[in-house]
Amino acid sequence: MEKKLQLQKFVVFTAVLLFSALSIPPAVSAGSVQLNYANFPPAPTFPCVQMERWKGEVEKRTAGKVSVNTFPGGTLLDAKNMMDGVISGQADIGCLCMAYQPGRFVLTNATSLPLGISSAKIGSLVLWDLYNKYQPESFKKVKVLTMFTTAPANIMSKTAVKTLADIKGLDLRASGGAAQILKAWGANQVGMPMSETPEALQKGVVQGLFSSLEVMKDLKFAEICKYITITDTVIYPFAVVMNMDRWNALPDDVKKIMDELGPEQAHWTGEYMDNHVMESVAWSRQKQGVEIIQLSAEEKGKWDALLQPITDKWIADAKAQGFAAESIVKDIKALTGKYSVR
Ligand code: 3IO
Repeated sequence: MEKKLQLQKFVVFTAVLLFSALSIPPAVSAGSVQLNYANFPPAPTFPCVQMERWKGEVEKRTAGKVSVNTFPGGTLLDAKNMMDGVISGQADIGCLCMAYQPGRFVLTNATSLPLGISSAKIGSLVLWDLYNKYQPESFKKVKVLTMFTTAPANIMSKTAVKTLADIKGLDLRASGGAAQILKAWGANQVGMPMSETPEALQKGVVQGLFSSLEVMKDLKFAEICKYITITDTVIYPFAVVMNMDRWNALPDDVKKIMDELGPEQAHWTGEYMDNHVMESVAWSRQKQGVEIIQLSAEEKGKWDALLQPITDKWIADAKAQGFAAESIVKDIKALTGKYSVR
């Protein structure tokens, strides 16, 4: 009796074990590749929206062979560690804003000179072409999956900025090329990544920021910044980079799919950004009572005049570092012209 019960128990135990072993999916399903994709700002912002779009396209086009795990909000890598974190393999893929390390991405940051890029779509196409033409040294340790830019930067502030006197000494946040422009206008420029800006605005460390206007809605800045001053000056360039060993280990068909997605993603993100800026501005006016300030022609003339030395200075500095600075600027202008005619 005792023995029979033991035998029964054994059989049940074995059956349960076998059954559970069979129902667990094998660790590696048909050629599955798992990739971790790090991003620095919160999920509703455009770098994360484009990340989810890329994930969706890759998973669809590889028919599930590749799955992408996304990490928004700096949960895997934060803004300033993005490039080195991907190089060292802490994340397989990372999205970075070049303005946060201006000295590191000299060539591609030339797109944030005041050269008249008027939309994110144009900026993204110009940046992608520029990168491919010059293949800068700064990206040699990674595989570049795509690049894109923001829409042109404008001033979002707690107080109205209508003249150079209003901006003088005002604590405004910006990074990289945009920071140089704020300085030229006399603002007290404060540098920090976008991911740190909500807290800085809340605490009163800054009185506003200089960036593309979709953040008024996505990061709810319209609740704090009741004024927008239209300057439409510079864009911020971004890159999505992948760890080189992880890239080299990918099957050829997957590499091909990702390579084809590079320019397509630049284009998609640019268009998404431009449309989303319009939505954000409409929402800010209608739901948040934000005032949009257009500089008078006379005032705008004064603002523009202050920006003239910036490109010359960049050329001199970049040349001293061995870059073909004049032809880079010439190419950006020519590409901007090419993509600006529709
Ligand atoms: C940006 C960065 C993260 C999330 C949304 C954003 N919109 C514009 C930017 C550009 C930027 O990096 C910055 O610091 O202004």
